[in-house]
Amino acid sequence: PGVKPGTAVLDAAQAGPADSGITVEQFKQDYRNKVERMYGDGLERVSDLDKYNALVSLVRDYLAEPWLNTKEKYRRTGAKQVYYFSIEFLLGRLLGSNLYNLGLNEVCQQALSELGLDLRTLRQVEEDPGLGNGGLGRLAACYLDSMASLGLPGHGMGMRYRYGLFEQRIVDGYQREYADDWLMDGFYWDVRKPAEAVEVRFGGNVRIKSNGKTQYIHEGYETVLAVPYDVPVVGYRNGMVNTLRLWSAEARLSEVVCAPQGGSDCQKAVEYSQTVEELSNILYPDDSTYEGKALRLKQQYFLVSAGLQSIIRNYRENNGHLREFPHKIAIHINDTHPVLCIPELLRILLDEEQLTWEEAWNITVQTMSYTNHTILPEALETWPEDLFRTVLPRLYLIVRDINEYYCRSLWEAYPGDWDRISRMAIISYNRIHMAHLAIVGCHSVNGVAELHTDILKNKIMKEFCDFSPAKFNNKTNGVTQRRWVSLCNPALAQLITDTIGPRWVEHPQELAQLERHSADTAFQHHLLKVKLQNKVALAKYVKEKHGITLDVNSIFDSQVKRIHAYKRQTLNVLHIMALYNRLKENPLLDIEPHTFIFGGKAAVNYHIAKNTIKLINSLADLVNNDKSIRDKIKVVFLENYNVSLAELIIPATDVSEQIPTASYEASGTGNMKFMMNGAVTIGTLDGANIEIKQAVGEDNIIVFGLTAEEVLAYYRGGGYNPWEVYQDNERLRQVVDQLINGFFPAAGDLFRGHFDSLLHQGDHFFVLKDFASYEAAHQVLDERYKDRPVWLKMCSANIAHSGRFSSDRTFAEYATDIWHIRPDTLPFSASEKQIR
Ligand code: 475
Repeated sequence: PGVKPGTAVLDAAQAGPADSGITVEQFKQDYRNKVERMYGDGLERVSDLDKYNALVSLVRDYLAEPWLNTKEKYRRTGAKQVYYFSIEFLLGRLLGSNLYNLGLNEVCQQALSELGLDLRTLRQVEEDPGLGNGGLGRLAACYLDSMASLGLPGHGMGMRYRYGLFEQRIVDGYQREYADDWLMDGFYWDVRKPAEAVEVRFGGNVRIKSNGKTQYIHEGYETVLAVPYDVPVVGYRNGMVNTLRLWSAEARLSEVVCAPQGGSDCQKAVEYSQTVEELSNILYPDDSTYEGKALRLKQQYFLVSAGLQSIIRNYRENNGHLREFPHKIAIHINDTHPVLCIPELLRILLDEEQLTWEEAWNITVQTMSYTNHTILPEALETWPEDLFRTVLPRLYLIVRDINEYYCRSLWEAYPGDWDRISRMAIISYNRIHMAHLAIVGCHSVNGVAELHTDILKNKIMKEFCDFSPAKFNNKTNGVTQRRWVSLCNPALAQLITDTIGPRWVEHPQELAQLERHSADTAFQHHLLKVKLQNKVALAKYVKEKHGITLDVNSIFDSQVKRIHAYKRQTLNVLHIMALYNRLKENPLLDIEPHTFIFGGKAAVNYHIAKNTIKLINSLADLVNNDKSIRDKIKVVFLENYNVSLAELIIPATDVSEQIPTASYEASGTGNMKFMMNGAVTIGTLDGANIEIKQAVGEDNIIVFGLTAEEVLAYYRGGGYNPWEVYQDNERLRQVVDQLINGFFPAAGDLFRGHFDSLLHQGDHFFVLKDFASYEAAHQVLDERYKDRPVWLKMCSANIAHSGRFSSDRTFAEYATDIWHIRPDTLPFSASEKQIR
């Protein structure tokens, strides 16, 4: 009764854990059999790693059928497929999320517990695959979850790096980097597909043959074999499994003959295989040297060429002429790293399909779309023309043609305006501008929060926007509530479900119903209990790992993200120093006890950021060992911040520090995860913080500092004078001086760089300028916290209004506005869950 047409698939899936049809008994039996078959030994005698591997293998068996059915269904219905190309996917551990999305979590938990095992322990055996640096890579992973859960035929294309982002260890307060050997014990989620390997060509030269029609013949190139590994991406209880295809570089040694008379050729062959495999060895190799740059460019082409070849091969098996390509395929480019998709698709259409330039160009533009994730100038990629020509000679010619074709249209629009044309060209001053190529070759260009998109349209990409305004649009980021609430904070998820029912997991907008309960004493009481429980769990981890005892009744105030000058960990540090000074002056000072939590990695050669880590740890040493302040404040730097650690810190946090210099943080996504878990944001009006403020209302967020407009106005006027601020604010002067005056006993001149950047180099990130308002904001925060019912109401409001920061919402927008996917063509979800 009441079932709407077409909802059958979903409703059956919503029936609960039983929808997998697997009972606890069955699970136990399957699991025992699996262990015995894999290890030839009984469950009682194998290691935790073996138990974990067997469990993964079993879950993979369970998802094999839906995976196969999904592919079959796509073939049958001919649904338009989206491919999300990204050089990074920061997946996090998969066992928990796959069990959860399959609807097998409870069954598995129960079965294991009856076998005397603990699912949580086995989940922790899993390596956290660090195939990304930060925000951009984690966003890509959230999107995979949302695409599958929304019933969208959307897949990932990425790299299977042999070593992920380095493992960070703190030695004597300093960051030390260790190789992340995540594949050492094997990775059981992916399936190697050697039969679907493709060849990618580098170097050589292009011979132009002209008999009537010009032909481009690529010769003398080197071949690298690209082997795909497919990772299943499970949708939330909808029977759908998409694919993340990760590419690995291999050499075909069987083709190299080992000389019978000696080992030297074999030696060469092995050396050769090493240089080939270097391509997919490490994430984001050092690009400060020429060799490093060439490697990164090769990596990008490797992903693009392998990915496109496999898409086209698959397309050909199921479709007709490539003219229909844009109706069947959408390719999304995650920042400029995969932008070579544009010339590579053109190459295939021109050289292999013999289409005309106009046809090939139209198909390409209609297929491609691009997201920009940062306006930091150092992240806007350009390549030296000669490097590009050497590594990718055929693509170079194509990019030159695109540039010419495009500059001609610029010339028609702006006759005689050479300056503008050279600013907008793809190739200028012997460099190839990847963002320009992306804008020209895509039908859609989007920013990741309203402010960020405005800055792109009115500043960074203004001339491009004037030329083709219809391309530009905003898609505010989102995060998946399934990983970032259900999985990492099961107690909160339960409270929400008990209060408003379970639909929020698929319809996050329904979290708004919590608003009605936000002042309810019983609800508040539970919320407090959940938070405390999570703080106890984090405190336990900190005690075990770092030997530091945390006061779980203190305010947990967290800033976890990459260490970067614009993110202003330094501002946080200066504020803590000032608070410490006040406590030293007046030990009876009435402040709420605070635990300041930091985490994050600094790029290997980013010296000042690495020193910021040392600064935080020096402060922690000082504060945590000072008996006179009676544990009123604690500072901890948690080593090796990654997805798994975030899952522990975020649910335990009361205060979310989102304090970048306004205009720099394109969006931020940590801010969204914290709010979903009921933390209150202290933040600048930057990126998505602005939209968070709109969503929760100004009473439920604490904002401070210069606005983006003010920051940009200062830059236009040549900056500001930090000395004035320094002279006028005694408390600030004291902490700035303490960076270099022996306050940190063993530091010597270590923090002189910080001191100089604040005072002698113009304080580019407005740390001193925003200090007073940051301090005042913290005072407001403490007052609110003292009034617990008021505080808990703020926390609830944050959870209640976090629905619009779900990646489900974001992806529904991408699907309709950018990929033009019609909801009625979706093979899976035909319910109200569908895209609106
Ligand atoms: C923004 N990474 C966040 C997030 O949109 C935003 C750059 C060059 C090479 C490798 N990685 C990068 C980024 O630019 C990045 O992570 N940007 C971040 O993207 C998702 O929320 O504000 O800084």
